[in-house]
Amino acid sequence: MAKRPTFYITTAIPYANGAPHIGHAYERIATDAIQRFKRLDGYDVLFCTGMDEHGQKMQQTAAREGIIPLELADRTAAQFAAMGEALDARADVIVRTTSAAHREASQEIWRRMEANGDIYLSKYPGWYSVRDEAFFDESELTKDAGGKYLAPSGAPVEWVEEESYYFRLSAYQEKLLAHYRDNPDFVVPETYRNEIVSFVERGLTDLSISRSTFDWGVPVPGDPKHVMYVWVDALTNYITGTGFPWDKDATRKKFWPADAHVIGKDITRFHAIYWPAFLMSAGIAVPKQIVVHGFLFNRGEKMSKSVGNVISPGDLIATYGVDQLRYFFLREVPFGQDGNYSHDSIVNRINADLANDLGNLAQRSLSMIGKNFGGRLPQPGAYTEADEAILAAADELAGKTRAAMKSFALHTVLADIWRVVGDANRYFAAEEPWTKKKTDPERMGTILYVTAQVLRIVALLTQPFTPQAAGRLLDLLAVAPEHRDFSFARQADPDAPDRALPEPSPIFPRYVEPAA
Ligand code: ME8
Repeated sequence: MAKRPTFYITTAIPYANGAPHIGHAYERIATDAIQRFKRLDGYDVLFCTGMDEHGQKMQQTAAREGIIPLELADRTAAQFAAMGEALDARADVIVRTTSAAHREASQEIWRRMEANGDIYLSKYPGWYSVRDEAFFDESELTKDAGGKYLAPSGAPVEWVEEESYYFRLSAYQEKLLAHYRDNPDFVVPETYRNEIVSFVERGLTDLSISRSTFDWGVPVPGDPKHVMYVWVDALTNYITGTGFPWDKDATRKKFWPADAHVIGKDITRFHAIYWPAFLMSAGIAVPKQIVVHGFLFNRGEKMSKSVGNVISPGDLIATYGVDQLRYFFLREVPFGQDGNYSHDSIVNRINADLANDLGNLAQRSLSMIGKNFGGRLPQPGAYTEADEAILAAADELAGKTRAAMKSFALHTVLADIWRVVGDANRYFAAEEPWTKKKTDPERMGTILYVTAQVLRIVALLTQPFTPQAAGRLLDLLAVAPEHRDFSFARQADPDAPDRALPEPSPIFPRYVEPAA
């Protein structure tokens, strides 16, 4: 067998100072759908996530709660692990930045940047926002009503004056611009790329990369009075996930450079400027793509841990179901743009797309096979033009979805699949198989066979998005487990033509409002 191409994908690593919110769930769902898609499409996939457990914000939150930072980190890590399970979005690797392996990776990248002459000690005062864990130039700040300076995110900033190690970011301006030029898809969607390019074109100043007024971080090699700036340590998680420094264990080295870092729009600067500059300095390959998603708003309102208006993903799963939630976010929000959610919009998607369009078609056609063909898939007779048209539409889906997936247009993938589901419903209604029971049973069999084939292809291709329901539909169609990857998402059915199908049961129930 030919060697499978590798695909390494990561999420951002959430700050461990608060419980998971819907933005985290969204990022995990989207990344999971992409990694499942690639796996089913024949790639050797590594899916990595982690926890960002260092920094001043962690230390402050833990102090407020009267616990040590590691206790807070342990608690939050458990909550995020549970979220991953509940969302059916388990990662292969979870990098906690307080782990020994990660400390080693962070110190090694630091040493390499230092050996390259890019780190120096200096004293330079600046404005720091603990909430963003970032320094800002005075020109970027605004003032609140009381005349206090605020970061662009609205977070308060404080004047920090301490000795710090600096990274020679200014030396990377040209190299970064050349990289963006040579790799036009390095940051997608393009709007975020353009923002990054113009930011870098305006010039880069050196970056403070250590702190000495608190100690919750990775010690700087050779100068443990300092801990690394939390973003140096956090970004390094992406190579820790592959076993960097690779000298002891090179089994996952093949996954670097990463194919896709999936992140939210508020942290593009760290990923598209600092991270490639650190890697260039350390002599490590740069990731292939930074894939930026938008923000989710609960009816237009921004949620954040620091603001405290957070909705729990667990509640949404309990109310709507995990596949339903996954489908809603990926179908409703054009990937890369901001999106809104509300009870009504979620219910509408569940009932219209899942219960009506796909669920009903499956239930009706499979029940007819059960009742009229003794539960065996009927053998098709000669095809009509209508049969051929709907089969051709299903046959083309794998290619279409692959093309849309190239630009991570998850919503387009789902729209393409559901267009065929809509066509199949129209086909089924127009062909009226139920009227042919007595007059033309062979024709009835053909219509049901064709419908089952369309459902099979749809079920195969929806596995990345609604894994449980798609799996159940494939079970109902008696598709063998070894025939469920995308190479089988075409007209030729690899399973026995007259196979017995199990008793059908609904895959997507309607959402019914609970009685008041
Ligand atoms: O930024 N909608 O952690 P974080 C969609 N530790 N996505 C959202 C969101 C929302 N309302 N709110 C946040 C951090 N996100 C750093 C990352 S990576 C080396 C370090 C996204 O917990 C956010 O954009 O604040 C980010 O991608 C992820 O959730 C974690 O955010």
